[in-house]
Amino acid sequence: MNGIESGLPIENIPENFKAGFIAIVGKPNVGKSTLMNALVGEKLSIVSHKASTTRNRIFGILSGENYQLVYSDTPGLIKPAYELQKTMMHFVDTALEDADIILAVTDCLKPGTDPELLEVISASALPKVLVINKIDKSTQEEIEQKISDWKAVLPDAEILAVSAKEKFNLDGLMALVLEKTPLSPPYYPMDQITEQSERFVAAEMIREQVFANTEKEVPYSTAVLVDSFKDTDELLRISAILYVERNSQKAIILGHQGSTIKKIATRARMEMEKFFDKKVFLETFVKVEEDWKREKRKLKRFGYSSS
Ligand SMILES: Nc1nc2c(ncn2[C@@H]2O[C@H](COP(=O)(O)OP(=O)(O)O)[C@@H](O)[C@H]2O)c(=O)[nH]1
Ligand SMILES: [Mg+2]
Repeated sequence: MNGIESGLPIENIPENFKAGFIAIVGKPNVGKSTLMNALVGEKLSIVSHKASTTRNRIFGILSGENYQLVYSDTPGLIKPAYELQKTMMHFVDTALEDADIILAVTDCLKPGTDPELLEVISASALPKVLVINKIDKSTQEEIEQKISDWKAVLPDAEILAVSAKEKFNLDGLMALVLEKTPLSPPYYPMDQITEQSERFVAAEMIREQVFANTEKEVPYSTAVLVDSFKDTDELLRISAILYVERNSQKAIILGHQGSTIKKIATRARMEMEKFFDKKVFLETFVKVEEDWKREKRKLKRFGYSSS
């Protein structure tokens, strides 16, 4: 790719311009999505206290005068139990294949190192930064212990303790990433912040509210498809279908007299209005699509195909 394709006239790209892909990987719930949003300064990836919320590879692009950092947020590392989870792990692999730098994220809530994470990153020769997140929740001793545990198993990695939520030490992290980013012209137009379509972003905002407002297997059985996205002068008209796997789940998402879906839609609409900076009219429908997360063909329809 050259500067013209990236939207910058080639003569305007400084010689010292740096650009690179940074894969954010780690176990579920360590704060990968929160970290990417904080690094990019935009809420691009949805966050939940429940594990395994992120299902795709989500791009977050941060451009400055002489750099462009393209972060990939990825699903948490798990042993896949069904087809959707296999695709999720495939997204992790492709993010790692494209990467210039690995940001391996862990937290300090439990002692020791994460064997799953270690296995994935030690196979790679790329520069690595091991990020110990959620230090707002731990003592100095716990943090020091964590650092020395990881030093012992990953002697080549830079190790940094941060809090994505409290935005603590993110400048330090950014400086470290930038130091390791190769010289390259930008890959994307300088004003682009993600690769996801507006439809995808809107669907994810609904899915985030499903995670926030329903329990147990329901959020894991829900896929959201935005089937219409119309930008008029005054407002965005968005229509979305929430697919669940069972009739019983449909009843849960709807809630008593439609109260749950109403809450989901209202909060999602508010998030959309913030993100798109425009008034949003949101229409939602709930449908049953049996066993969608176990069938390749259905996964493809819902945007979970990795090939
Ligand atoms: N206390 C604390 N909580 C955090 C921090 N970063 C993320 N979290 C919380 O951890 C949970 C999982 O975050 P998320 O970004 O979805 O994790 P992911 O599954 O790794 O993408 C959410 O409830 C976040 O609010 C942090 O630095 N400190
Ligand atoms: Mg996530």
